[in-house]
Amino acid sequence: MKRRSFLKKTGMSTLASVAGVHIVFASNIPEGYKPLAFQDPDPFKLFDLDSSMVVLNNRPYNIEAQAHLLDDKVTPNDKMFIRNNGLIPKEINTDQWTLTIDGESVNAIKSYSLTDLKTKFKAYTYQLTLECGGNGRSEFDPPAKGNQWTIGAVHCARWTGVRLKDLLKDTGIKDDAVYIGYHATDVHLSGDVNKEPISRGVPLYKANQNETLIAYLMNDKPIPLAHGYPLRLIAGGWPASASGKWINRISVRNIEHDGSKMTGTSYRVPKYPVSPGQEVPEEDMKIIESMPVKSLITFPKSGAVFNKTKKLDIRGHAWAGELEVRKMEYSIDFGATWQLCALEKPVNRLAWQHFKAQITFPETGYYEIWAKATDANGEAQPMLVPGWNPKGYLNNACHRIAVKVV
Ligand SMILES: Nc1nc2c(c(=O)[nH]1)N[C@H]1C(S)=C(S)[C@@H](COP(=O)(O)O)O[C@H]1N2
Ligand SMILES: [Mo]
Repeated sequence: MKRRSFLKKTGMSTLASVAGVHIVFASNIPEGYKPLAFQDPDPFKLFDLDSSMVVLNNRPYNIEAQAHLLDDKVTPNDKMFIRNNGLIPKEINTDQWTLTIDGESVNAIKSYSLTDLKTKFKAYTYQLTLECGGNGRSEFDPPAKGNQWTIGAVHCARWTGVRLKDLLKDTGIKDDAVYIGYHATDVHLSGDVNKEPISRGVPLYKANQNETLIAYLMNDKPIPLAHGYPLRLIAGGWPASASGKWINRISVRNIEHDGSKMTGTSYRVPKYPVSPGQEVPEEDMKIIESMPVKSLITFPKSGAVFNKTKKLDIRGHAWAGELEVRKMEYSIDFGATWQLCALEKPVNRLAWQHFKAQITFPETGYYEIWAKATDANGEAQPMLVPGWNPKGYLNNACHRIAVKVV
């Protein structure tokens, strides 16, 4: 009797029975009220995600992959991590969408419709590695605040669009231009429309690289909403925060861009080595540019058990920001000795490179396979978590998986 009156009162019968939860004080719930837990739509359905993706946060949505999910040479949409600083824009009118190029250092402000971009400029396609600056943050000690990414905040999809340098040339920029900053239509978590969740950018030399795109296709289809539909800046090899989603404006600046999360300690690391937990004054922090060398073993999945009579084929990807990866090695004895992997060239600059190796184990038992990449400058991945920093960026420690040989 009591229960029936509750159902009548709130009209929540379906929700309550679907979720199968008991709500204490349910009879106090006002009509039309939805408990918080039911307000967020299921991110797996919303974003069409592989069921093994890991949701770190629902508001804003932050979702990462696992190493074995990243086995494809080109990352498919359902296995791409999603990182949001604010709320995904709700209404997008592609007919009305424009990209405006403005700022102190343009000759005159100019706007382009999506049709302009698609018809008046040559299209380029590149496969580009985007890794969140905070990928690997969960391993820092003392811990750093923010999303506790493990290793899955990296993807390498195919992006198609216009070269930013072609647009800047078409607009006409002044000699004093040094930086570009993006502006987008996502909404600040506070709901305040005057605040931008994030507005970052890159120095002019990076904006003018061939591979820096204003993209409208991802993996040969319109960019999915979560990844920046309808227009996205792509600056491969740099922290993915430089690659603005849902962009409608690029400002050409005569100073280092000072938008949201460009200043203070965001996406910055100390200019000198600091001790774990040390406080670092803001003026001693520098902007992260090219990402460090890193790699992932994507096959087999950690925990694999296999027969000793079989050799084990391992494979994965390696990347090094602006640089190429020159050498890839693996170890099965905790780093005491290293063997070379076969390493492919990138399909284009700033794309990750594939490696493989065939391992013969000396006897049955438990093994760890460690992977180590070395970049074109001779810098290798550290075996343990490198330089602690207040915000937990740039953890490029060697990836390791466990296997059992029986
Ligand atoms: N407009 C906008 N662009 C953005 C962000 C954002 O919150 N808003 N997040 C940035 C960060 S921090 C990362 S790591 C990447 C994530 O890209 P993805 O969600 O397509 O994987 O987008 C970047 N571009
Ligand atoms: Mo990020």
